[in-house]
Amino acid sequence: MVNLFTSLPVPTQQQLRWQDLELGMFCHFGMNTFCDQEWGEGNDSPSLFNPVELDARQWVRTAKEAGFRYFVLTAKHHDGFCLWPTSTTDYSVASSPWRDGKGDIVQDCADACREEGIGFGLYVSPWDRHEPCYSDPQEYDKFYAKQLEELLTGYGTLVEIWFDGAGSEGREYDWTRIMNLIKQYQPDAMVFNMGAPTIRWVGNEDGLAPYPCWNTAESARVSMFSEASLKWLPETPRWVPAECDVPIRKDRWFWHPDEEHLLISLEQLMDIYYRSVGHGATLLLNIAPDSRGLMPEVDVNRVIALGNEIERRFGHSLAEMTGEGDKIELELPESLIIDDIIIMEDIAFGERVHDYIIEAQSGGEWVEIIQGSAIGHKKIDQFKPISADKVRLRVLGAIERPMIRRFAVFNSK
Ligand code: FUL
Repeated sequence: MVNLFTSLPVPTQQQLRWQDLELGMFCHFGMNTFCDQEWGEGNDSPSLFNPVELDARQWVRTAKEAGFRYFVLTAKHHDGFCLWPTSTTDYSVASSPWRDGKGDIVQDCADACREEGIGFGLYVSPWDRHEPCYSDPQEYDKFYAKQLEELLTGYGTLVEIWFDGAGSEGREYDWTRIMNLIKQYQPDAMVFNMGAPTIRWVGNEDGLAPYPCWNTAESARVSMFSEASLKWLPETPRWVPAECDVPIRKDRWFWHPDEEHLLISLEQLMDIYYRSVGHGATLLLNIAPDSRGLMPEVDVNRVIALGNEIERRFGHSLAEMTGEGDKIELELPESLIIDDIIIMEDIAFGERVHDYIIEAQSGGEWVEIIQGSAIGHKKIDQFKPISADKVRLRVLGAIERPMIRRFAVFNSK
């Protein structure tokens, strides 16, 4: 969408809402969970799939308790095994012993997300290593469109559809048809990275956005396995914010036995938070349920600790304001020690600021504490604690009048 007054790219209402979600939980679960592998070849027997204690409410409650606002499930990973009883193939939960073949994990998650009041999204791998017609692009396009149609129509409102480029390097799918299905059935859903995406991959699986991470883009990388960038459809909006995906166990998207030592520390998770959400992007953190069908307690505790730490640091500001223009001055209630600042632009008006500094008044003197370029949806700056009675944002370069939605100071200690 283009703002008629400034011709600056601006987000759609749907993108605006999505950018406010900030924290999403990714959930990789499937045949791989039972085979101690990350990339099944599509020939593991459905008889292996039996998560006898599966409880999607435990998954989604974990997300909710940790302060996450959406949840994305792998409905189908590269091995082609479907977590819903699809009519397109018998390689699905319907052929497994789990709940005598009558279960539907997509449904369970959709229900749990609705109950907990968080957004629900689906990852549906275009690359399919099981489906025999994959080698016939036209036939597979029909097959994949049918799978998407089932998912887009059967499970209520979706917040996001995640198209993974892995394995599809160099392959063309019928993106016009796929985008039309999304427009028809889930017009509010974000589209991740392929077709005519409304959100893009940040380009790594470490959960880290570069700085600056502008919201505009013309392309993004296809996958971890190629430096090549994707061909997007011409109607792709120029405003395409980044999403940072990362697993909570180092480099492991699926659960494997005896890998608790790979769990990343709270300190590392906070670093990821500062460098994803704090760089204006969204964080999609993966927690993998185990072969019982439950998220392991250690992972649950770690992600809840992350949520608590975010709340402890940023739940209550010492002072905050909104403002417009090149200089925004915030008076603290008294002289206080500060060490973190959040700035948010009102991105409904576009990303206007490209050069700024922050100064603190300490003992009558203004001292520069931060220099930055992009602000966008959110910028979190952490710095050496300083005693201040006033803090000001000075915008040194902007395309249009700066519109600041929030300028807030914190003491995180
Ligand atoms: C990658 C995949 O190959 C991984 O298995 C995982 O799904 C990750 C989110 O994306 O491209």
